[in-house]
Amino acid sequence: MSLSARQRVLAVAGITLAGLLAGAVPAATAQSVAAAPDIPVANVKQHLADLQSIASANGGNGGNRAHGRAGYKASIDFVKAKLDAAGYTTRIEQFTSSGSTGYNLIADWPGGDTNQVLMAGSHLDSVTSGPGINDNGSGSAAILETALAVARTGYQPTKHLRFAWWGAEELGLVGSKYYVNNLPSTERAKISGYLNFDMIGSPNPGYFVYDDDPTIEKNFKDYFAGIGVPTEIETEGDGRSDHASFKNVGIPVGGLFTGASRTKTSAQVQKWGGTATAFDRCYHSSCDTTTNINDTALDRNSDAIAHAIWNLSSGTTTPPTGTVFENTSDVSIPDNGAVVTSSVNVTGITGNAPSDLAVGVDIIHTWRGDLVVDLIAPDGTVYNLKPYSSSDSADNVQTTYTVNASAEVANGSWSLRVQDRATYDTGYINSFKLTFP
Ligand code: DTR
Ligand code: CA
Ligand code: ZN
Ligand code: ZN
Repeated sequence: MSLSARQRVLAVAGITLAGLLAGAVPAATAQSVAAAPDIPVANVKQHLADLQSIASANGGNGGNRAHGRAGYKASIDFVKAKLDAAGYTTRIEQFTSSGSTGYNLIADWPGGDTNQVLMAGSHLDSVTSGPGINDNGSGSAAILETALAVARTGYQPTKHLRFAWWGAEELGLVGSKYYVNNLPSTERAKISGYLNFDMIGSPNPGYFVYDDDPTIEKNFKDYFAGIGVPTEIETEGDGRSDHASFKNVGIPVGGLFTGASRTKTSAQVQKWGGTATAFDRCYHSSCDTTTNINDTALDRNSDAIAHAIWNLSSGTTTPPTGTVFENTSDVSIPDNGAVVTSSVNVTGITGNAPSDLAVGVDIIHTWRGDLVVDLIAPDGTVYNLKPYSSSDSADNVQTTYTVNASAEVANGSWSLRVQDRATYDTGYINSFKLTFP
């Protein structure tokens, strides 16, 4: 605890006063060192559902999103539209492969030092035999949601951020090779690192980290260590995905992988759970649909991507503009006990809350897996922000959640509700903040 017992008593006593008085304050303008936001896995899964719909509408037999087919171009257009709406500078590169036109989508986040470019990429094409939701809708959707989180949080990194969705990877890394080969050497020299994400939601997942650039590798391994998930070095990855195009010209690379058709060993089952069968039994098959995803793996890898991008771009955060309602009174959380709340009284906001309500949570608590954290709307509607987890041994919940609260009237008393559901580890609510655009 950061407060003396006496101070805490006063602070707790003050919560009613502070909670009632917590009103609008001008959006903070101070720069603060960035901490990666939680990437809502529900949002990533929505992108996968949209890619599934695109495949189902193109190509018959469950459809596909393969190079040269309508489903691929529709996938590119889908991703581009979301990035354009979020304020990215996007461009589409065309190339020809096997007699068909291919497309790369490049999206630059305005700002940052353009002499230091951090890139993250995923191939967006599937094989012709299926919709390619794990291979590689998973990587594509995760970096899309991360890019949208950059925009949502007003992240202003020191380095320049560039995201890419590659065409024709399944034909031999064609799109990423085209990009690198057509990039002037002066531009290549500006790329400080390329992060690759190809199959990160396998249904029987392993947690593999590319063993290429040591700094990038360490970022990923530290993240997984922080959430208590063991990792292994990706051994079969060399040459097997788009990072090879960058590695071949000397650009530092890294990435994550949850496994393809190889079989999980019994030792890996001990480590990660699952079964001693293929990591992804639907690899390159028609059953690579939205049912072919492990949500936990997708969530963990999406958050690991954000962690690495924020850390490797070493930026600052400009808090979102808008009206902020904050309660900074400490609220002690009883060990394995009753729920506690911290509230803010929202006034002066017209109409309903937004579909991307920023909910800032700062809870100091060892073994955060003990905690269930909910947002309670003025009418009592409960929005779960964080479920109980017996395995999340990391400390503290310090992140900004994005909640679709558009069904709620904005004005009224909103509460952050927290309950510690396991004995021993303890902590307190440090602050609770709502930001309305
Ligand atoms: N070649 C990728 C899948 C793949 C197989 N092994 C690895 C290792 C690392 C990254 C990706 C892969 C594909 O089929 O798209
Ligand atoms: Ca997450
Ligand atoms: Zn593939
Ligand atoms: Zn792939």
